[in-house]
Amino acid sequence: MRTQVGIVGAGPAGLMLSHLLHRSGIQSIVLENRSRAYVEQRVRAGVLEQWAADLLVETGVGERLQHEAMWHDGIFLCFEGALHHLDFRSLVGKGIAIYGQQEIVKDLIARRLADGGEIFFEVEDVRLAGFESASPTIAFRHAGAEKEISCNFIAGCDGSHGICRPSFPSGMLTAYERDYPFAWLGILAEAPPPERELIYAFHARGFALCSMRSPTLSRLYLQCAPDEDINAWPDDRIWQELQTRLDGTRALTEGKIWQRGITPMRSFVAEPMKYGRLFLAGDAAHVVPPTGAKGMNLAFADVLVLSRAIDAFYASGASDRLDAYSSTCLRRVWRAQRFSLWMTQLLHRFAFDIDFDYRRQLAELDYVTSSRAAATALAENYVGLPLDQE
Ligand code: FAS
Ligand code: PHB
Repeated sequence: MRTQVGIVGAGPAGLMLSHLLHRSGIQSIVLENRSRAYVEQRVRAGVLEQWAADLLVETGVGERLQHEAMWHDGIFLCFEGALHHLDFRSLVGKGIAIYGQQEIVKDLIARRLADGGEIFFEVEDVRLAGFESASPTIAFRHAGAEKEISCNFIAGCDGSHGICRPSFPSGMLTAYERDYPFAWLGILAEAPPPERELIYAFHARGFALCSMRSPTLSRLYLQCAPDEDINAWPDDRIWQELQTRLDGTRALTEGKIWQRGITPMRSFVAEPMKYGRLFLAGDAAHVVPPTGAKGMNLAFADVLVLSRAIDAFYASGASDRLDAYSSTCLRRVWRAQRFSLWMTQLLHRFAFDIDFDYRRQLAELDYVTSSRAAATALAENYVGLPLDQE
């Protein structure tokens, strides 16, 4: 098979890239090793930066988002028995959209297929070759048959456990990473959220987050040990602990728990994000702790830069944007890494016996919720820093 861009991974990065390229008249084929049903039900991100929500609407895949998303003007910070609202709209003139990642994946898949796009699900044994040259290939097995795509570019959008990043020749990639002494226990529950906007809670027993997917569907997270056994958390223990960490500020309504899981916390950046004609985007190149709600938004930012660079190449043969792809994306990536780490340090207990840190974190929360300058800094990062002007 022949195409212009071979894309590995049908997550937000790969699907959005294929969609943006199509709008520029550029062909692509997407390879995904899970089934369509699996990727469309996988519960992940929930927060869209303003520009990312606008991009989905402007490029014609935002119809359902416009009707079903919840548009928020800010967040609540909860500590020492009180809720503090940060009004992003009045601080920086922007808000966020709450719309499940799997809904975006569903919308993008439906649109790609409606536009005649090619997506191969349940592929196996994907192998890259020739990306040092101008005609790379991707070999894979599908429905038991060996297949091969020849293309001009390969986009590695296969997430943090994919095969594209490890395909870089050894020594050609530097990894920067940081682990955390905790994880998140997350649930999706049929229960009304305790507040109209997200609550980020800092408590002596650890972090908690009350997010949502709709007025009747809550997405709730608890800081837990990195090796926590989910079976040690029966429903009532989860609800009790969430209620405790809300510290009497709001009463939680319990409901049926549809999904639960433990999310490891990691900060990771691979540099460079490009080698020859192989370009990494999204979690394939970088992972942020979800405290800053940046992961999916960074994936969209990467493929916006990549689609424009590939478009410029086909339009004029110029490769300056392709050559600048990695440095352009990494500036935003490292800013998001900084903010995500800062939010994580602000709101989690790294050790339960160092009371100095506990007092310092309370002082920082007090500062953020009483200083317009500090609140504005949080707000402008949370809603999404301006995209680099191309
Ligand atoms: P993805 O991992 O989403 O997609 C990669 C795709 O490649 C997958 O479908 C995978 O099956 C496929 N693949 C892997 N290996 C392959 C192979 N060898 N061949 C073919 N296909 C292959 N981010 C936010 O912005 N906001 C949030 O609120 C937020 N909350 C999160 C909550 C949780 C619990 C988690 C885990 C993450 C959260 N994130 C959040 C981050 C998350 O959304 C990721 O950043 C996002 O999925 C990245 O998208 P992709 O780069 O497309 O990678
Ligand atoms: C979510 O809704 O899943 C969510 C929201 C905010 C975060 C992380 C996850 O920081």
